Amino acid sequence: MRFASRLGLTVINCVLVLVSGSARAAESSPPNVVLILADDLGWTDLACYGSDLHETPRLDEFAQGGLRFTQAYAMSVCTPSRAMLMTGRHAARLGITTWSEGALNPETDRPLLPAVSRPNLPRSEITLAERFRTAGYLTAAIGKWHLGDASHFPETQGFDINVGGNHWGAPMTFWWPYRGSGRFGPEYRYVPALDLGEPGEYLTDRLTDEAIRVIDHAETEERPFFLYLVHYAPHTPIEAKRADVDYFALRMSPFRRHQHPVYAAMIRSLDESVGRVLDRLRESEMGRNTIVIFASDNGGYIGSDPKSGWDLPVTSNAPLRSGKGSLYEGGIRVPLIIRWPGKTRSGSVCDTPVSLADLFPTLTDGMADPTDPNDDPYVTLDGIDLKPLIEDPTITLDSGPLYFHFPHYYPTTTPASAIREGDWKLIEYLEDGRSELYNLATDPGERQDRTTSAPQQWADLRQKLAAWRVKVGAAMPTPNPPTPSPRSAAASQPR
Ligand SMILES: [Ca+2]
Repeated sequence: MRFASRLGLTVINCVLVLVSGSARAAESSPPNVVLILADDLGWTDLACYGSDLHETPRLDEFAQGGLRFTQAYAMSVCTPSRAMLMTGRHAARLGITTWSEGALNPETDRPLLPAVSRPNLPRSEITLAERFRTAGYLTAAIGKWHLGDASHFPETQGFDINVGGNHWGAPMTFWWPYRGSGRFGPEYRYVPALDLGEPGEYLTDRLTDEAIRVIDHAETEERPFFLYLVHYAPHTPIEAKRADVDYFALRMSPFRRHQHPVYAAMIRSLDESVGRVLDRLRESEMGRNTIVIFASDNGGYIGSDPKSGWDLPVTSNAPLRSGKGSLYEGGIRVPLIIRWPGKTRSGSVCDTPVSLADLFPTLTDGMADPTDPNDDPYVTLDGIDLKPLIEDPTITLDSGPLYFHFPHYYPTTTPASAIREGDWKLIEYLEDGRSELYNLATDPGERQDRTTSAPQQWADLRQKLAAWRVKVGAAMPTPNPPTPSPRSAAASQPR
């Protein structure tokens, strides 16, 4: 089993000491953390991960200067991944198994009623931001939040600053003033705290401006900072700058893996954003003491967005199978790149399977405050501390099994759970209990079901998956229509 890191009592709150002492020597200061999350960016969507259309020179350069993970995992949709990232606890343990809007409007016309999923991350959960704030950091969330309603916005979860985050998973539009209704039904959507803009302003650029303002502010205040820069891109609506769309439209070819010029243009803006943040860090002493992490929250979306002007699949995760929503690799495997001064080596690559849940213990190890009544140093984490792997990606880390649980419907899947241990992966479909077994070392595209040729692995993984669901209290779907209990059946008899 994964070695669950528990944060010990040996807390040396050196951060507070350093802040109050105004010491600012980069070597001895606590590192700043910039965590950049893209939305729905697929595993092969960056050039350094194999895209043959998208151009991502700044992210490629960033990967070349740090550590690139080839087998990093998220959950298959937004909210569960973000909840796991923020807490280091598995989404199923948190009771958050689908995105917030889906949790509030479950399907009623399918063979199963989806599991009940929390739309809000409970305030009692300890987040990355709470740990950093306790340690004296300035904490800022810039961009998409999607972890609950107004009483669960970033300000309630340890963030000093929230620009752009609310309960929605996507903006009405990427163009200022970023508001309106119609695309996602009649509700009027907006992106908060971005009022002062001008026509033509693009959301990815504006969030980058806001992120750089946070860095400026932290530098002025001489405070360590945790910047969670959460792009809405390249999630739908698929909208990008005209000149970039024209550029990629000229490069379309049926022989390319990636086909969508507007999506390619969105990714160009995302890449430019990362470049601007890295440039800003490079300009100052602070940058030399800043951990930068780039990741995505789930696999690439393989549906289309006709309003983009191109009725094409938004992306392809090939050679991986399927996409967002699915528990095949295309739905859950994501890019993850880390640059950690003094720890990562330039151009290194790590093939060990890791999870977004691992970032919490990796970044906050030793930061729990046992004197804080709102903190809990003994909270059960599902992630593990990746620092040994970050320092030497060739070591063997006890990093499995990894579990996935999506007891909901999506165009790419019916309700399912999955387990990966070593090279083996089993997916169990919850409508009828059937399962599929794959060896990812020889079959990363999950084409050859090995159930009959590897019965021992099949039995072992099925048993472990079932036991894990019980252990974490994973919510399950139920029959539809519900099976009447004998008492309610009797009560419904005509009298
Ligand atoms: Ca997403």
